[in-house]
Amino acid sequence: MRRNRSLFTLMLSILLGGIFLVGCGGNTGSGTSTGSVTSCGNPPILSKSTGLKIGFSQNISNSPWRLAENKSMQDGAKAAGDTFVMTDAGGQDAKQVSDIQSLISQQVNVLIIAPLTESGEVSAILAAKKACIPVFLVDRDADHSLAKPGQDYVTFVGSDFVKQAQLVADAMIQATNGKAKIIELEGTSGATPAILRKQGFDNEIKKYPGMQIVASQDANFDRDTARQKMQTLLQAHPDVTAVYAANDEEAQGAIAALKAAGKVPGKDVLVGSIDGETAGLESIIAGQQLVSVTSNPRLGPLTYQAISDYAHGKKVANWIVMQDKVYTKANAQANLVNGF
Ligand code: GYE
Repeated sequence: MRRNRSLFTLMLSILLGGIFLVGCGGNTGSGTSTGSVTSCGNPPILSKSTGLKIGFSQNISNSPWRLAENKSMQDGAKAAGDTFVMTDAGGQDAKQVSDIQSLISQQVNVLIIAPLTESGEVSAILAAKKACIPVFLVDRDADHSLAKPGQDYVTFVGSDFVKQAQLVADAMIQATNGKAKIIELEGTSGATPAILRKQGFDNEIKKYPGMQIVASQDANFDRDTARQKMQTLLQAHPDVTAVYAANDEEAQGAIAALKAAGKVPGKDVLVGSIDGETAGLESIIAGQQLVSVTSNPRLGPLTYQAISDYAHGKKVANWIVMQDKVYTKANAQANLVNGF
């Protein structure tokens, strides 16, 4: 009996030790792992570096920004000699989760995911990890309390959204001498750029008592939604002097609504936004938009470099930062070639 008990203890400790070793394998991050522990690495390793089958899950393809991103991802796969499979979730979290599940069943070697929201795709990101597929998040991140870079997924490749919005706020503060009544059009609720841009803009504006945000609404990063919301908001706030839109598509919608209400954008009301779209650059050149801070959608080169580094066992940072620029009347014409 005693011998049996010690044998049992021994077997238990071997088993627990084994689990512990698997849990520590490849774990370079800090804190506890939020996903399941896999035997293929934490995050899963990529044992192949060439001839990869890449799966790209896009959240929606409804704007020049998204089309430029899709092209960049596809071009990157082509340049690397990889196979490329893409899905488009049409702006629905549930569809994106099933898209990712389908890419997992197609046994892609790598998953590139542009998640719609910070929490909506987390279950699928963790399912990919469980299936031993390394995930690279691009353009939008996941909520780090639910999934962690360097553990549950390899990295986030994207812009500094807080900084982008701070730069728009700074241009607006300067152009209005610190005095404005602002309508804020936010991006898709729950999406990283919507959350962080609002944070960046609002915190900067708060430093100037003459700068007042009179209304904030979600316009879903969408031109026509922004036009309609702006039309209604203008009735409640006819004395508005500035609009901050979370992307250039929303700014285009706001400009259309301002014109329809008999206001002159760029004179009666200053408009500032983010992306660096061709339409935004043209509005700046025409004097209807004050500023557009870029959010470069051409994330392919950084992403495929990260995939290659990871496949070769090099350390990949938890956040690969895309550097952005500020477009104003001073440089919009010269940068028209960089539009999309
Ligand atoms: O600014 C916007 C798009 O996630 C960074 O999403 C991206 C943003 C981009 O719809 O135009």
